Amino acid sequence: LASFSLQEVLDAFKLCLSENKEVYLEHYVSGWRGLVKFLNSLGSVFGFISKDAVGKIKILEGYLEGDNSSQYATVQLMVKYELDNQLVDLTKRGNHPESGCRTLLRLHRALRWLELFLERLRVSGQDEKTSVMCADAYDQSLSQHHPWVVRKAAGLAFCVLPGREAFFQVMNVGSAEQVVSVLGEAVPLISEVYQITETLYAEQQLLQLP
Ligand code: 1PW
Repeated sequence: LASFSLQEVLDAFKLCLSENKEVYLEHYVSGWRGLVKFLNSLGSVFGFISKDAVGKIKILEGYLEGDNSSQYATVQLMVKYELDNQLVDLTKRGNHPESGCRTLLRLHRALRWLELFLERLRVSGQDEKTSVMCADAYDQSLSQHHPWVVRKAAGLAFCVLPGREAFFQVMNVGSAEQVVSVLGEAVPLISEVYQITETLYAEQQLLQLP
């Protein structure tokens, strides 16, 4: 099993934004690959969570390696290309169930969860429970896009999250102080990438893609 370091995720999200604040798909996907490593190192119960993310990462990797890869260099280009060429199911599922736009939207919603969770972790006290922080972050974000059965399964998975100290160790960046410091760098980066994508999707009315 590949080992994880939070630093790797941070580095990928650092590379995500171009000078004029476009989001490079390659680095976005590589940030997600790092997060999946992290989920897998938390134990097998997170398999069901990471499995869906892995599937979506694979779809996007397919576009990055495909014939039209230059159209997928950034999220902005991808959105324009897929919309201009009617490659997105806009109101109901149809011929394009795996469009880049709808696939990225799922990861984008999950990224908000991650942002909220990491921020909670960053400011948490020693005795706070990761399961509660994770569930709160989920309830405030991703859960509203999930059916009951997924919410239930996610809730069960959170219960077996390692405690704060063990969790910090899994992040593999050093002492608790170092974790907090890396989180202090990572959260604003993730937040900016999230906000730019959110604004773009809102402008194009893509936030409810089926
Ligand atoms: C401990 C920190 C965790 C942060 C990583 C978050 C990973 C998020 C994956 C949640 C997946 C739950 C199960 C899958 C549900 C899918 O139905 C759903 N996918 C997502 C990513 O929300 C919607 O995708 P779909 O069914 O419309 O293709």
